[in-house]
Amino acid sequence: MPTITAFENSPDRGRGQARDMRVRWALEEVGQPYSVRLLSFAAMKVPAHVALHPFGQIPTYEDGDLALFESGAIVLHIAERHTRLLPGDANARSRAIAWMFAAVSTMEPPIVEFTMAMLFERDKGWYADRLPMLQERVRVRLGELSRHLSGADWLDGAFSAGDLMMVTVLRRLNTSGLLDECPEIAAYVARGEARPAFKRAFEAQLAVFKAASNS
Ligand code: GTB
Repeated sequence: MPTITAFENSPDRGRGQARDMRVRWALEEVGQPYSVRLLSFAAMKVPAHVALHPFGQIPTYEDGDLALFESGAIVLHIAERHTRLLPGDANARSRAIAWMFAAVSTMEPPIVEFTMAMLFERDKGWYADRLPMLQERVRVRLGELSRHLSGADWLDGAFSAGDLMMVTVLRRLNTSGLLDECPEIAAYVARGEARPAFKRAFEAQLAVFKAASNS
């Protein structure tokens, strides 16, 4: 059974925003049981964990003699070893993988920059000047994604690891107000969140947060 790592006490307070969520979701989609090793911020920086994750972060994935870091690489590994997250057709499979990369390299950077500014820069003198630019960069990408979807349920045919990655990236905007401006993207995220595997993964990470809060 693979073991993944996750926050012992997630700063997202159980909202499923940390990147173990996408790994949990992928494992639930393919029906692969897994165990979780919970880590404090300090425990992520000790040599034993840095040997698994060079940047001292979560998530990691260990299965037998394989150890992986980077949520995208972990989800791809899971998707490649099971049948449900990548299409059988070679071209469609490559396109699904392209969407995984689009999620982490085209969508995620402006979304993270915008949400980090909202969290950590509110008291800075430059915040009011910078925010509209950061919002606009995200809006442009949401508009482009919405145009691509144009009525489809998923990015390229059936639900794939590309959608799984994209939905987890977009969820970071849940409380920003930007998804409300883009009903098609909001509906796409809601479709992802409505999947039974997503719900199981969400409940599992929420249980960790609740246990930490009660201890
Ligand atoms: N590119 C890597 C991946 O995709 O796996 C990024 C991994 C990463 O950023 N991990 C974060 C981490 O370990 C947790 S997810 N941080 C601890 C550290 O660097 O010391 C990022 C995250 C954290 C908190 C929230 N939140 O509170 O909403 C959201 C996302």
